[in-house]
Amino acid sequence: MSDQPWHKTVCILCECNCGIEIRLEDRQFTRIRGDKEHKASRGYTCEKALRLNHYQNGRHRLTSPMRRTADGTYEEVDWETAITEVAVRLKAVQETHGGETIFYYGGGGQGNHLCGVYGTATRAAVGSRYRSSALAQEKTGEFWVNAHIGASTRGDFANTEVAVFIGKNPWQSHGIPHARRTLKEIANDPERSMIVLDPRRTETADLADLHLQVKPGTDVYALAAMVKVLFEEDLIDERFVAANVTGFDELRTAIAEVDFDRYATNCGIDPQLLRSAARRIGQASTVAIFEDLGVQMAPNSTLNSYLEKLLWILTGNFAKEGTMITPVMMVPFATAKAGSTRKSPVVGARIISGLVPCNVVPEEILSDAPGAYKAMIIESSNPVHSLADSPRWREAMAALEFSVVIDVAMTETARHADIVLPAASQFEKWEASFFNFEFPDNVFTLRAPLLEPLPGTLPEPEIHYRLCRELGVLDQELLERLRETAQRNRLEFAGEFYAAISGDPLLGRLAPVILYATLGPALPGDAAQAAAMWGICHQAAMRDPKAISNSGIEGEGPLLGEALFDEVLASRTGVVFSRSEPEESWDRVTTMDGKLNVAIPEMLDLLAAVPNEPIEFTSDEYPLILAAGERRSFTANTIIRDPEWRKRDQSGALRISPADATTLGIVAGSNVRVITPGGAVVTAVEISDTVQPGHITLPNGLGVDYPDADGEAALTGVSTNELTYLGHQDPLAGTPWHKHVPARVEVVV
Ligand SMILES: Nc1nc2c(c(=O)[nH]1)N[C@H]1C(S)=C(S)[C@@H](COP(=O)(O)OP(=O)(O)OC[C@H]3O[C@@H](n4cnc5c(=O)[nH]c(N)nc54)[C@H](O)[C@@H]3O)O[C@H]1N2
Ligand SMILES: Nc1nc2c(c(=O)[nH]1)N[C@H]1C(S)=C(S)[C@@H](COP(=O)(O)OP(=O)(O)OC[C@H]3O[C@@H](n4cnc5c(=O)[nH]c(N)nc54)[C@H](O)[C@@H]3O)O[C@H]1N2
Ligand code: SF4
Ligand SMILES: [Mo]
Repeated sequence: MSDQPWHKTVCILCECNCGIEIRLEDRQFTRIRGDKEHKASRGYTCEKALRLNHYQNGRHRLTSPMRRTADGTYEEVDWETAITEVAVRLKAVQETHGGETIFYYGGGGQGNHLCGVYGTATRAAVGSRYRSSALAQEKTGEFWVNAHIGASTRGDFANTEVAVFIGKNPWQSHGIPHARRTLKEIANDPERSMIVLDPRRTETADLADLHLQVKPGTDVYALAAMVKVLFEEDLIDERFVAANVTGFDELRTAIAEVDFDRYATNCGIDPQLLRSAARRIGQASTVAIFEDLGVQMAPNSTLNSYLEKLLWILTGNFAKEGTMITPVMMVPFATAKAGSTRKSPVVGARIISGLVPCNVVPEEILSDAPGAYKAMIIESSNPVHSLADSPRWREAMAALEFSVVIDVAMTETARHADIVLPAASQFEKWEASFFNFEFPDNVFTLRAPLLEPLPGTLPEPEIHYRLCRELGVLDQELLERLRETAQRNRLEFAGEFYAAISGDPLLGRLAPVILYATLGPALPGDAAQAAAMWGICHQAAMRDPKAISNSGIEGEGPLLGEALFDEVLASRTGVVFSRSEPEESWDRVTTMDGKLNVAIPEMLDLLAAVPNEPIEFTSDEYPLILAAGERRSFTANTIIRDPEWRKRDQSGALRISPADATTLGIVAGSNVRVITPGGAVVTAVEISDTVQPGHITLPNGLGVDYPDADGEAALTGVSTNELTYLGHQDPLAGTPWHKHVPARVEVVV
């Protein structure tokens, strides 16, 4: 046993993608440990990574393409039949309704973003124009604000004096390097402080110096009141603002209207505590802030993002060590354009970062209006389960003329698709994640397969290549020529490849599969599936030559891209691909004048419209607020379906305060029914004094079925989106308010 080799890869369960090492016996992961040699995580993991065998070898794995039959059951079909049928039916939709009615959803989860890159080829092949992903139900409001402010930032928590977490529980959800270690370091250092804005006394809040236990959904009052204190108490960094900020006078006028006392009352936080938090931020030498789902999936979400940014901009906490930094990305996927006027085709919802708001997608399928989506390609995501209003999603899936799902499992979404294509797992192919947010040194990890694909499955590059070939968009003569050149010389290949695709937008979008089929076979180590990275490395080298050179990668022009690709291809422990000092964040500010813009008209209008009293979403019928989708120790979206994976809290109990439990007659071990305007579910319950009276919480990612030993699908826990509903969303970005669902609870007798 002990002489078994350790295989290097990364954990795929959250955006940190910690480096891990795995020991194999046959196809089983017998041991997993943190990889000390990984350039970013350096051996750190949380408890979840150690049980990844449940992902790799669970009974959920599909081993054959599946086709829906007339009675709604599925039959196994061979790959050739499946690929032909997908191509024929997508083509039929394209010819009848136009390719723009073919909607693409997904493109990757927490650890696999190459599949989405190859997916662009299939989208191009069928003329698809509209797409979305999970980002459009969490981050697009923030992306929109970033675009208007002019900076997309991450906090330097390792070096900051004051760490602020707004609707973010990094102890469980991570999202910052070595999260638990970093949190403990801050907590143990008397010179440093942690401020947490969260209605629940989370694990992170327990470590905080100041826990602002906000009344759910009223953050806008807390945040605006803190900004007000910065003005009132001369805590603005005047020099920074004068030199680097535009729109300050307009903002000052707007903030003058904020009534601190009233706002403090509205958010339920002790005014003195709220004031001390603002002072601590205003007086610190450095501040880093992380806002996440607690505000991004709650009322005033986009406005909250704007107010959060004001806290660090007004105090000059940008582009310095310990503050907010703009990392150099391998793929800058999160950028939105300030001037974009793109709208979704039916309801005219704002498209941000190229993504249609998730909440409007079912409506745009179920509409009779011209432009309604008629087909869907869904890849590595589970929208019927993960987006608001699962019942409406099931209706929408049923209304589509055709849908195909590419996944490792027969998911809640796959069960409504016409064809399901089984993907090789993330440990059976070359993969990578673009969640690279480190600085000053940023790290990118390309993973090599540890195992052959499970028989019957295919990696996505091969799936998309076959689809494109079947759709007739690949010029085989061109491919043959490029393939030959690639075998001879990569630089020559580069010249020929770019000459072929330049001036031909379709070929440009097919590039990933063209690279797979031409450069791919010439790559050492059977790395054909990594071929798209070659193009990505060249683009990165053209975009950020300085930061890439500073990381020690040598070469000029195309040679820099080549050298970067070689490094990426060779390393299993991550490559430091860019180095950029904090001050150089200024180089990446996107406003015309290079300053941070704080006067965004839409935000100032929304701020002026904030009502004097918070809007109550509760009523006699629904007296509680449900946070639908809390990150816990053993949740990871729906990446792992086997409930045995969870060491604790296997069925994901509803958390309720002791006071509410008493009122409702709930005792430990009760089952309760949770009822919302969207639906009802029955769940186990945990009485917890971490939850405020009036507030209840359910974990995310549960309520997925998993075959029992006899192969019968069995459900564990509840799926929160049986309870959420469309229309309950941010007016600007369309992001759902999952953390703020009116609800009532009844004991099940
Ligand atoms: N263990 C685990 N980690 C994960 C994931 C996972 O599934 N499991 N998923 C990953 C993904 S995809 C994401 S996007 C991140 C999300 O990471 P987080 O945003 O940190 O996760 P959540 O627990 O959903 O929400 C954060 C906090 O918001 C609080 N909250 C609820 N309502 C309100 C409110 O009205 N105001 C404020 N201020 N706070 C509120 C909750 O109490 C909770 O502590 O986690 C990632 N990491
Ligand atoms: N009510 C409520 N809903 C939420 C949230 C919430 O807090 N509350 N959180 C939301 C958030 S922030 C997010 S990010 C979303 C996440 O929701 P989704 O974006 O739908 O992502 P996952 O649940 O991670 O689903 C990933 C899918 O990829 C599949 N998969 C795994 N490996 C591979 C592979 O190699 N190839 C392919 N093709 N497929 C693979 C898995 O089987 C799974 O079906 O959920 C959201 N939904
Ligand atoms: S779940 Fe996230 S923090 Fe935990 S080991 Fe995996 S990547 Fe690292
Ligand atoms: Mo997410």
